[in-house]
Amino acid sequence: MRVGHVGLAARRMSAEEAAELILPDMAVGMSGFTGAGYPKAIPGALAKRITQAHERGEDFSVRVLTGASTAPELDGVLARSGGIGFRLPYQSDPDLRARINDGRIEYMDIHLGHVAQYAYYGFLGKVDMAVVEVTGILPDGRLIPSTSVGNNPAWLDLADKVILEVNQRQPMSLEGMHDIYQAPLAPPHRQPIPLLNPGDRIGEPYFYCDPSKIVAVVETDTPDRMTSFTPPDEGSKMIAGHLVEFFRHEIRKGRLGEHLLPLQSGVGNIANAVLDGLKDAGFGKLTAYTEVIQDAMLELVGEGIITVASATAVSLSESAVDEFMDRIDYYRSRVILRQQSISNHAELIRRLGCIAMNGLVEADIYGNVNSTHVAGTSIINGIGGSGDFARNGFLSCFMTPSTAKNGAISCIVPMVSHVDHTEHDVAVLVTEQGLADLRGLSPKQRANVVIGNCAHPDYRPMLQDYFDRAFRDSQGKHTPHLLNEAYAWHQRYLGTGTMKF
Ligand code: 0RQ
Repeated sequence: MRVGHVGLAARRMSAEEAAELILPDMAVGMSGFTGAGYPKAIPGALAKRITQAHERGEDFSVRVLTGASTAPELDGVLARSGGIGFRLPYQSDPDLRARINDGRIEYMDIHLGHVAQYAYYGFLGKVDMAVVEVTGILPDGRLIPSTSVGNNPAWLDLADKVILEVNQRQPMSLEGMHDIYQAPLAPPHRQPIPLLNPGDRIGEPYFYCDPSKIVAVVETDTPDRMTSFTPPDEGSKMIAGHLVEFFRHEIRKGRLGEHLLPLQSGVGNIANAVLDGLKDAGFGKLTAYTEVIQDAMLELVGEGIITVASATAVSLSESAVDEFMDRIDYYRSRVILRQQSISNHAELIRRLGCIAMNGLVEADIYGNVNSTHVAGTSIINGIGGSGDFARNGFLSCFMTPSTAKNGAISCIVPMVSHVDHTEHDVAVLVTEQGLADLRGLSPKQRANVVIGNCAHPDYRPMLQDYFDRAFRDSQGKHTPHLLNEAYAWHQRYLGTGTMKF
């Protein structure tokens, strides 16, 4: 019996009935983080309602606030219906991305660790409705979270009304894996967060929500999106190799211990491949304090190489889901899922000294990083949690293949076309060509190692030529640039059509 609370059992209804409770212009806080734990039925029913309203000539759109990216059943279906007026804080859906980039949807790309406090401070306006997937409802009304926690505690707390989706497909054995900490007070009353190790539990494994706010309970039985990863190719194996070698070097220098420091790993194929590379690197007793557990991290936990992993979501491929479910008791004692305001909290990332490893779109010769935009104007996904970790981690590493689109584009450029992480937040840049350790270097020294170690040989002479002429001709010699030429770099590719997104 997934809905144990008698009063809430009486509020069970169909997704279509529940969607009737969502009205035009409402701000709806939804669950979901990197394709895990998002509502499966209500967004689709809402999209139908929105389409019918549009057919009658009525305006109908909502503000959609989530934890991070979701899935076609949420972002895809709602974007196609034309029903998303505003969206935050992260997405990776092709239909949603297309509508953001053609100007039809307003999108606020925001640090994942900031969302809940922005909402509590009132910066995001009122939250009218929460739509949250849970695994079950206990007789006393406590809610067992699902495969992601994200911003759910904030949405449940702040929303006027709440709709719960109880997903039978999520195993009841998830109970006990979560650690939900009471929201930190707002300044000036904020206290230190009592978390000293990645494995510390500082809260309760349940959400609390005033049952009188819960207006509907919808039962579903649909699995999470289940991302598939491309197997690590030669390039990503080389990136992993350079990073592993760098970690060994740091151990020899006494700057890292043999168990490193808590690892954070970003989303995507490269991040997954790098963790895969840690499997055979001979490290042990590692820990992770990160936001999302992808396949390779689960494998590291499964093999005991990572002893404890703290995150806000488990986002796995189909085969990894089977492994996770088969050995869920093993994983429950080693995986902790927290709300993203804690998994991505600056204070905790700084205290624990995380090693941040994130992907990028392009980096410039001075170490500024663009994680989000193609050719400066079209967004791919969003900054996600990369900024939370890059600014506050012990080490901030960014990695990328040196070229994209089969070599047509250099991922090392004179000047990034959009800045997500400034030169001040980037310690290490890695491509398959090599690693640039930027710590303690001036801009010109950084340019030297970025061009020499990270750029693809096909582009190295062009970048070196740019730097040499910039040093000769630019007025300021601290960060030399030929601004017209730096901007023009991206124009070459726009002409070829390879830079579209
Ligand atoms: O597109 O598949 O159409 O060719 O970008 O690139 O190389 O497959 O790399 O999957 O690791 O993603 C930055 C997007 C990298 C990701 C990004 C094109 C490339 C390809 C993907 P195609 P790859 P990955 C915490 C951390 C921001 C959020 C973050 C990301 C596609 O890492 O979203 O870090 N990061 N969160 O061809 C044009 C270039 C390009 C380019 C790559 N220079 N120009 N296209 N591409 N470089 C987790 C969370 O926050 C939830």
